[in-house]
Amino acid sequence: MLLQPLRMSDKQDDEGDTSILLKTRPKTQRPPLYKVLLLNDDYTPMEFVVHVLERFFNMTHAQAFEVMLTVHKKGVAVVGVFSHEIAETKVGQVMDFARRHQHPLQCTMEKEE
Ligand code: TYC
Repeated sequence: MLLQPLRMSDKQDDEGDTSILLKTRPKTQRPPLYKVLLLNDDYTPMEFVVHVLERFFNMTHAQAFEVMLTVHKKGVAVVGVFSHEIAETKVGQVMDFARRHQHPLQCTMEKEE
């Protein structure tokens, strides 16, 4: 098991804190996070992209419009950061919704470093 140092400064009573390592405790490993990316294309209507961002990424209309314009101008934007499972679900929802409406909109995920 990975151990991480417990410093005096982590304790409530830091009287006489010299920040010398005194004890160990199990290291808390954070799960990796994944960026969900939306890609630009020449055919998906702007209003459709705005709707996707409102519907699946809980953005306000104003936020969604701004992010859509960023993708339109720059080619790609991060639209959210999630656990692996949630990111995969979001990508699936967007890809499925786009396919059902016959738009070529692409959504992908990548590990956040
Ligand atoms: N470029 C598209 C158009 O001009 C709009 C668009 C924006 C498409 C963002 C995809 O992820 C996208 N209709």
